[in-house]
Amino acid sequence: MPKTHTLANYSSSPFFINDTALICRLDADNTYIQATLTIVASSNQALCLDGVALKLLSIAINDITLGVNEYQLTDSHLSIPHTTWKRFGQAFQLTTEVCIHPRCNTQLMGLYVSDQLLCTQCEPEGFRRITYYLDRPDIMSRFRVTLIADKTRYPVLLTNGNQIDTQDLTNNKHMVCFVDPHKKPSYLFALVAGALVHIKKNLTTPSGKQTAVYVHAVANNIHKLDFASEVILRAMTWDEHTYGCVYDLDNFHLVAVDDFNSGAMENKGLNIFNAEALLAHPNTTTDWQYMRIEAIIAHEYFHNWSGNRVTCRDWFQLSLKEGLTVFREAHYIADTYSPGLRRIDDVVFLRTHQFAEDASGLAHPVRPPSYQEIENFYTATVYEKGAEVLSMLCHLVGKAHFNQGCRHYFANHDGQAATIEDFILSIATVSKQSLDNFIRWYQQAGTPHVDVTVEYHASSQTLIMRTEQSCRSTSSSPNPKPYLIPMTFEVLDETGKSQRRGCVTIQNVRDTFCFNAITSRPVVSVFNNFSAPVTWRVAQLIDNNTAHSLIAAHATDLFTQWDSSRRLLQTAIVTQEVELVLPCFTAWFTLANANFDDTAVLSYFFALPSIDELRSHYADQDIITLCNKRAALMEKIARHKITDWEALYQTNRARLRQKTTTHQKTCISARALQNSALEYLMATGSDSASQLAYNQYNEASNMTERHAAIRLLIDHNHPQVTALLDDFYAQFSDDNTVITQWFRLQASSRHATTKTLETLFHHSKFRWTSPNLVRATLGAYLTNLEALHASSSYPENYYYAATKIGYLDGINNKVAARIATTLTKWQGLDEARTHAMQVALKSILPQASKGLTEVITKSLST
Ligand code: HT7
Ligand code: ZN
Repeated sequence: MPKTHTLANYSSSPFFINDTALICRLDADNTYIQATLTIVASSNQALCLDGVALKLLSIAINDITLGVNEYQLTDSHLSIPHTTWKRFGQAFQLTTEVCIHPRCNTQLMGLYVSDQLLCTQCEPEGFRRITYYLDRPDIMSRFRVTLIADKTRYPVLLTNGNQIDTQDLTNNKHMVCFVDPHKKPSYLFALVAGALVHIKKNLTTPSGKQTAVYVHAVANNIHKLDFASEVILRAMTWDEHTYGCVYDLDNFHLVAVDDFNSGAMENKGLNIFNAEALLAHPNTTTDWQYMRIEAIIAHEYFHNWSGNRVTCRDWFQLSLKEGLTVFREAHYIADTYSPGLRRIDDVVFLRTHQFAEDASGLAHPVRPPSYQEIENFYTATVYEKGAEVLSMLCHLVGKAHFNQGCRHYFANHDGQAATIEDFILSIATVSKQSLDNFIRWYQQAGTPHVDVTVEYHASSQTLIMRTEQSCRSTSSSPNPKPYLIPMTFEVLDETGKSQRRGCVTIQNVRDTFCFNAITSRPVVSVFNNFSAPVTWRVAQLIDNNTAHSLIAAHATDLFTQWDSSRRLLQTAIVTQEVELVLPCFTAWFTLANANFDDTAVLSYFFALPSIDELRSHYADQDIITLCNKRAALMEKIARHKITDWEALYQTNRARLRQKTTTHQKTCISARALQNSALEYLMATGSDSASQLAYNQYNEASNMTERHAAIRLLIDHNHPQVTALLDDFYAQFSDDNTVITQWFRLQASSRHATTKTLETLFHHSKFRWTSPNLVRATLGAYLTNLEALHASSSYPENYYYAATKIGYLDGINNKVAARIATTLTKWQGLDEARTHAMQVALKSILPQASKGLTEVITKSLST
């Protein structure tokens, strides 16, 4: 039975490591790590260090070698009994030397090889694959690290902190030595070695501190570093202005590597990025990817305070750093780009991924009470719901108090490993509000639902809103208690005029709110700007569709306009009543043609609800029928508004032709609208639309236009598809990130089959050891609902995908477990598909790793 870790059993460590000195003799095949740990004991227990896949070469305390009977080794621990260490007193130096094999490390945890580079990933439990250690976040130590390597193969050597020494050695070797002045947990340790090029910029922070900021990549990506270098300076300046967070080292390094289990990692002073999350150039990067890159760079930097200077006491508190950093990242993107765009993006993501997780057997609270494999808890719940919970806190205490509360938290817990209670207490102290029940948001799983009924008394001009909250019981929260829920609202009259706006706090299962001086019959919108991560239904005094149309046209809040139009679009898809939504489109065309200052957001209005979104609302409908209905409504809208779509396409194309620079807000908006129009025009199936897409592909000078055109041509089965894909491949064959896109385009086509995947897996550029390629193929196919759930082949599709997950598990079980979660989302699917998915997952269970087993068994348990 795998060990279950529980929050309730947390106890502080009986040992501390005040100083950590590492000497790393680097080599792709055999790396030798000598670690000298200054240990202080506070009890008389055995010293039990974590260590995985290490070959112990020597062990000594205070330079006295231990005999083989004086310690015990297992495949996950090195234990030194009290009887051994007691003769050295309560403080001693333990020195170990181990050998590790980076080239064989396909888990990409610890030290591994990516292309020709050596690099690390230590969060959450990778450091134990580098040396024996107390590998837990509440052990914070001062690190001094010496790196030694061959000068030709590894000319650049980087680790955390400030460089204090560098020397050439014999045998073409060189060494550098770094000291990190800030105590840190082992998960923030990093090193990178290899032939890197960089661009460097000097930053004088608003407080006058000088820092040299380097962005590194391998030589053929030198032209893709400018954007990251611009963004990091913007983010550093913003964080100091907005949260008073000042950078605290002489240097800051950002490095791009090809093979990486996730997007990026906030290692102290040495952030490591998946190349997809750092490198950018208009010819290879879409506008959407640019925004994602900016968000990730900012996110990792913001961890310097929310995560590094103040870290987590244990991994149950993961959302303390991740939820807070996603919140800060969203705040930054809203300030830098557009608040509306980011808000809609966040809500779409939350509803698609987090609500689905909350509805599945993998549901867990933002602070999980237990885990077997912590890597399975880097989830949408911990990250995105965690950020939404903080947004609510911000609503409840007000922006100014929230910001002061964050500053109070950073100042009071600097250098500490903190808990979620510490954060809430900081906000409560500053705002002088009691937030007692707020902690339930961290303790209970499931998405709460709020029913709102509206009552109006014309004689007294009184509006009464009654709310009733409910939440399904889950295995971790069988009897959920009521939540504290901030509910923003707007009261319109029946002409769309705003009569009242405000925010009330729901506290009980049932609450009643009365409003006076409401002069005419109200239409109410609630959860404006998505003030809480809940679902809701309002029983209006007028017909629902009329209410949604009114709100979509007149709500003050942009998010609410968008959200009401979503509800109309969902209904229109299911009923096929195009007339329901045509007035919305007319209004949006008018905005698109006016000089509206945030036109990119209009493309979000034009986009039809995704299949994921539809299936969460219409669980009783067959998924493929929903796909067909969605396509049919798109065609209807396209035909009804054909001249508007043509005009929108041509106007924006003409606008773009006049521009010389590409990455400007106005160009981004024009491309977004041009591509929305092209999608609708293609839905008519006309030859002229295909020709437009074909020309757009051939004439494109940037990836946003090229990618949109080829994606549509593939989905519409254009006769030249093979030639187009060959052309795309030939143009970018030496660019790994674009070739990953080439794989993804094919696996996410609505025509993709298991045969398509098989061909991709046999392509000469495909590697199972590359998480990006695996996500672009197997991962993309598993989220390609129309292809995956195809009526004629779904049992084979699920079985095929499950078998591949099983195969991947033997290479990289972290990525396998993550990808497997997509095959556990059967909520909203019919019985036959649900059964077939479960059978497929069960088939790989006997051979599954610990992490994959946890995902499969938990998902099957409901
Ligand atoms: N804090 C980082 C988490 C992370 C990670 C977790 C599991 C496996 C691999 C990983 N790489 C990075 C990234 C972040 O959220 O900022
Ligand atoms: Zn993070």
